[in-house]
Amino acid sequence: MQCTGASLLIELLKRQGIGVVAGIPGGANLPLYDALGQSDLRHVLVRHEQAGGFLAQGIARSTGRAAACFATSGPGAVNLLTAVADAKLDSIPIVAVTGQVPSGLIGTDAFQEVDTYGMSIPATKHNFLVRTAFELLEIVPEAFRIALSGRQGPVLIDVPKDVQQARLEVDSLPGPGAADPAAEPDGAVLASMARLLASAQRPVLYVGGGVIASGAEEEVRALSAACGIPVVCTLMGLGIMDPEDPLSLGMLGMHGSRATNLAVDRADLLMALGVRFDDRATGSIAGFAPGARVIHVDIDEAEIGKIRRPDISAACDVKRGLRRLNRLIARSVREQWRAEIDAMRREHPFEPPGDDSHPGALVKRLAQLAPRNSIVTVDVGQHQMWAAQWWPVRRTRSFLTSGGLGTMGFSVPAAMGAALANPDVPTLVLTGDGSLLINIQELATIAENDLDIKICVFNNGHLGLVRQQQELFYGGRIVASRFDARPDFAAIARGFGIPGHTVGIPHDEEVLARVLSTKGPALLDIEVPETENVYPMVPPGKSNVEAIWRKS
Ligand SMILES: Cc1ncc(C[n+]2csc(CCOP(=O)(O)OP(=O)(O)O)c2C)c(N)n1
Repeated sequence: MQCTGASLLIELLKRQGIGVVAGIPGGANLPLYDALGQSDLRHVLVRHEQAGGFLAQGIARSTGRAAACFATSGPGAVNLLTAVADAKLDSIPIVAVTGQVPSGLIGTDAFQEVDTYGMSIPATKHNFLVRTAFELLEIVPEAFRIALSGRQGPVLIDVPKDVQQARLEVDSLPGPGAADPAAEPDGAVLASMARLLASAQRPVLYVGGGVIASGAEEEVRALSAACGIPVVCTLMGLGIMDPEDPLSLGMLGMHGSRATNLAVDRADLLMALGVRFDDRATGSIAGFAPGARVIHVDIDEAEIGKIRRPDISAACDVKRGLRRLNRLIARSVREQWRAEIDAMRREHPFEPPGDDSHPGALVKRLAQLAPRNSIVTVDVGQHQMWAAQWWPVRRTRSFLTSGGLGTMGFSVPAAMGAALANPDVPTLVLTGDGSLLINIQELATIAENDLDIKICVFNNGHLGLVRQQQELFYGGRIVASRFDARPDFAAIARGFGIPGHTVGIPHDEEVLARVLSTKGPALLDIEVPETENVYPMVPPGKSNVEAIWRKS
């Protein structure tokens, strides 16, 4: 077949099952866009490259499949990098394709030249600078294989313009790149895990994003039920357990409930599955599960012992490991431990304090009003933590959040990806008035594509989580975290062609219900109290049980 590098690349993406690509064209990737225009691949024109990266993430996070995005050289590539770095920290499989200046100009400070390859090394799992069009036959499937294998992550392919334009004759196309077979656990190690589990009096399962990546939710629930083990999850692990399950203790860590963090504190065995002992989850590591022996199962060997040395570990696929472990375990009810946990929960109930205007109560109300199968994306800040605390995440891949990098601006473009990949599922955005402004230009993309996304702005007139830290840890000196100009978000939404509504305190139930049950995009600018704080909160450097529980 006669083709150009550009048309070959498009064909190879299609063979990978890519149905939608997001991006922005420019001089260095115009051949690619020309080829795309002659194909049936759907393109979504975002209004900022970062949003293209987050859109791809929204597809990948909500479906578990790899997704792709495009950017031109120089500013386009640099704009994209935040979303790529975000995917790296949360192990999300995306493939970013950037245009580069022609090969002969590389290194000359050519117009719109940056060293995308060099800049993306620390932000990607792997990256490529393509030298000939023929190399694409190998590089594209390889990029997807790497993105999907083992611990997943982003891969970047930088393609000089002359490589896109090169004409070539291709005899046959390679098969799509796929994940390598997952690593198998060692039988003897599993047997000793089962023995340790059987002898534990107060075991706790500590589960995170790796469980979701490996699809091991059922195995975790089965282990918990068979052995009467309570489960705590990280922000990335929300949805692994049904929140109604009596053994589900919810999110641990910096903003976890007192009972949840106390259970970990009291544990004599911590079974860590698909987690990396992130500091937001552990607090001061010296004070984390101080009396517990540790079992650690994770696909990434580099995570084993990185923060906490385990007593027994397996660097393997969590699903495979648990499937086999579940056949070896002794069933148990652990009545005494259950009773202790129940007592802790009774003593420290976890409900939003105060009246219905509390943002936690608002989250609960929105969850009741939104369709049960909604996908929720959240931004970064107080509203993110209130959502993590109070939104009932009933299934994995339905609560999308920037966990590791904590990138404000994530929620709206991630919702676009989720909505495109799940057209029959309503998508809800919970964002802050600060975070919304970071990618507000994407309202144009939502309107253009008529995406069924409801944006709920928790408007407190502040960079709330920053204000909270200044109040609690910087002597109450509020610096650069209060907005003196308060935009009219409802009017702005209407300016973009999206229905917009302002909802004051007390929140008008009728408006919320009507907007959430009407198909199509809409924005709700919802007033929340200006100086409400997220509690509990573990002060920097303290252990989880030293959390501040409420305003003193
Ligand atoms: C891109 C980016 N810049 C800065 C920060 C630091 N930061 C974390 S939370 C936060 C405030 C977020 O404010 P808003 O979106 O209004 O949410 P709120 O905390 O008020 O709910 C800031 C500035 C960040 N996480 N991401």
